[in-house]
Amino acid sequence: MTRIFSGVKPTGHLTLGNYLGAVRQWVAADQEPADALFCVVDLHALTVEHDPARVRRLSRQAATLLLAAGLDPRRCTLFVQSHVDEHARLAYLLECTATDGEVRRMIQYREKAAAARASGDGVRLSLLTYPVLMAADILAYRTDEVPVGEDQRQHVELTRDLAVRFNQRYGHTFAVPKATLPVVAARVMDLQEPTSKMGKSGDAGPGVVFMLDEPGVIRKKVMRAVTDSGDGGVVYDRDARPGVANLLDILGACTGAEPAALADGYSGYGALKRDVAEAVVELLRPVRERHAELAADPGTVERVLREGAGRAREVARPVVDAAYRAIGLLEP
Ligand code: AQP
Repeated sequence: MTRIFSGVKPTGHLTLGNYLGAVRQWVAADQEPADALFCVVDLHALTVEHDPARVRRLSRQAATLLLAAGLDPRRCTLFVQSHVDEHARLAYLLECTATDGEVRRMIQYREKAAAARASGDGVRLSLLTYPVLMAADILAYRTDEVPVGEDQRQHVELTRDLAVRFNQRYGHTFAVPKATLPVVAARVMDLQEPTSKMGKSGDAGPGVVFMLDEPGVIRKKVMRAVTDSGDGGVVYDRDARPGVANLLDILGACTGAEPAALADGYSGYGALKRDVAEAVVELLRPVRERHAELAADPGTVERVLREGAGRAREVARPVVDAAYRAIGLLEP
């Protein structure tokens, strides 16, 4: 059976980008006969300046939202990364497998390190090693597929390299995973800066739609989205018209239609924005409503996470123990 693993960082409120790029794929995978594990990767939230109380709050909220979005704990395993020690245990072995050069090449490291330096914060060592911990998250479960958005493709490539290298040097231990990306909206862009990814960790700008935004807020953000100058009408061109292409991608992801074909149906930006706003409102409405129900019953979410961590440990423990033996460490 295909083993699937993916995770989300509690660094901010989950966005429309997280939903279309990742969470929706997870819910779809959960309907298939696969063995799927999904994780709130809280250790990764400590790689940048953070407030402990906020990380705790956002971790609970992320888990609640994943259930609200449709993950069924009877079919998949949902847990919090720090509840399963095997991730950190394996990360060290993979730090002994990775090279300094290959982790310094990671685009996210370069961008986030530059942002930390610019704001006067030090760059945490964990920001550099975070992709190695992410590799451990994935490899500890002998994962076959990792459903992620485009921005995580490079980290999954690194994970593959580490798995292959470890297997070649120390004997076959890990499955070599592959990233699976959604066909449309693998990279949802910021509505105000359509050449930047819609991200959850920066300032909560008007270009970011959050999964829990009220309908009125979503409408306002979409109607104020930056479109492109030029009088060529509504055309799908990611390079020349990134703002319009982003709106068409979002509409395509919401409706199942092909973004470039959707462009033919519009002569002006106003009608396109109205349709995008309504499509996003309707897409997120049931998730927001279900979230409100689940948030009123925190005991249920805690139970799901406790049971999930127990099951995750059972899967990861023998894999990580095998890696410890393979690399040359004595059995206790
Ligand atoms: N804009 C996006 N479009 C498509 N997919 C996206 N993902 C994130 N943003 C988009 C996918 O969502 C999953 C979970 O993301 P994450 O928590 O690992 O990271 P993040 O949302 O990118 O958050 P950061 O790094 O804390 O902050 P920002 O967003 O500010 O850079 C992943 O599968 C990701 O691909």
